[in-house]
Amino acid sequence: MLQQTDIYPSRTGSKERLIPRLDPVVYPSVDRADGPLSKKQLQFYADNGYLVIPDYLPDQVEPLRRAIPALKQRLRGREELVVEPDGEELRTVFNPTAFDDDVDACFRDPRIVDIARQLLGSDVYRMQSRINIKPAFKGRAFNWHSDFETWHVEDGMPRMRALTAWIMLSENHPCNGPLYVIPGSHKQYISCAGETGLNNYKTSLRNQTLGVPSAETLKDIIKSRGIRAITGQPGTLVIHECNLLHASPDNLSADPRSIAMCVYNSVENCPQAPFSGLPPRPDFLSARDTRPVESLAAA
Ligand code: 6CS
Ligand code: FE
Repeated sequence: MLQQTDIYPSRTGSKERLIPRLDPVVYPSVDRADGPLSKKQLQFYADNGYLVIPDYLPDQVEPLRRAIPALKQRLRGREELVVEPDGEELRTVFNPTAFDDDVDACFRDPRIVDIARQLLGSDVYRMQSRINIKPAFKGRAFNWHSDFETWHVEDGMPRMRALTAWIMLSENHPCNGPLYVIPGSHKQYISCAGETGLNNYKTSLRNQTLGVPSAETLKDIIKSRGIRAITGQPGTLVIHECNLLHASPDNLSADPRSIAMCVYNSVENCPQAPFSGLPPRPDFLSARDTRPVESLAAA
């Protein structure tokens, strides 16, 4: 097969280095003015790589919360259920849009899909969905990473033209393991050291070690840009850009923190062969069905 040129190499066995971002953050689109986001929100997202919209989808919280026990039951024994690194508590349910009608409907809601289209400047498909459950006391951290780095190396996503939209299903407060972001970090790509092993996903979803920038690099970036914890009430929608550096600490509080997320990728950015040279990850992590998502009228 013809070797693709890799403008965002990572985990190629070389030393870690910074590479400038070559892709837009907000893609030009013909009808951007018709999208749900204001000029001010678009500018905030372009500058910071994320956007928080409080009280945006309060009606979706109950159906999504209700879906969790049924999904647990239905997917028992399957790879879609990922447990905490040091226990048997459920950490993530992958691909809930394929197994639950309410979750599916939520991520077809035009209030979300139209934002994804507006930012990515094209039709979009749903590449990955998941529910992250961070149980009280036992929910463990996620290391610093750029999602794009993993999707590029392990799934073959060519360019930075994807985003994650996620909804808070419980209060996200400073002490229950909220998402940490480094505002503006999406403007640079960190080409990471190391090399991807076969089936890396089997361990990385519980504890990511590859694609995690070094402490020295993080120190410099955090020194200049700072860290922001994303907090809010159930029903808050958060959008984060695929190359934004993010992490989250352990949940040592008595309150669980759960969120439902969906990754939207541009239909003009469909995955090719993974840049690692290894076979692609399973469909439940990177959907093969790249047909544009059809949005549903809000109930
Ligand atoms: O594997 C994924 O697709 C996502 N999950 C983790 C833990 N890291 C990379 C990316 O965000
Ligand atoms: Fe992530």
